[in-house]
Amino acid sequence: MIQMSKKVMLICTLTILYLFLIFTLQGVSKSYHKNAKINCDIQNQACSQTVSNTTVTLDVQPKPVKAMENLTFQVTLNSNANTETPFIDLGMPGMNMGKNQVKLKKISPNTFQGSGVIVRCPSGKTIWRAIVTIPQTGKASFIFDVIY
Ligand SMILES: [Cu+2]
Repeated sequence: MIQMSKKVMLICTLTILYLFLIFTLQGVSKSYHKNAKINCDIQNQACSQTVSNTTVTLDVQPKPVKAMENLTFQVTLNSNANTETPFIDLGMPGMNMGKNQVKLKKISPNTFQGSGVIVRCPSGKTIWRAIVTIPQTGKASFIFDVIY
């Protein structure tokens, strides 16, 4: 009898632990999605962010910004861009989409341009992230919606 109730208790404990784990993971996933909130209305305008006193502006053309199309990425810095050339890493928040780097070229003292392609995610999700790295300054992370 005592053996039996120990087993029951063990099962109960494991069930509670299991439920606890599921709720915790759901919480993590929810807060993750909060972090992956869109912060850039790329379909309608260029987006700006400040990284250690430098304003980084990203624009993608043509609009609407679609997957599987040749896109022009433009990065503009507000201050003396006496930096090495910035570059962009494209990816999806919380998903490994492989390396997809856009190399930029200087087209004027503070403006850099390059072309790249955003692929279509098999999951159907349309939220993408462009991390703009400005060497010696920092990174800006733009999260936006792409049209499939
Ligand atoms: Cu994906």
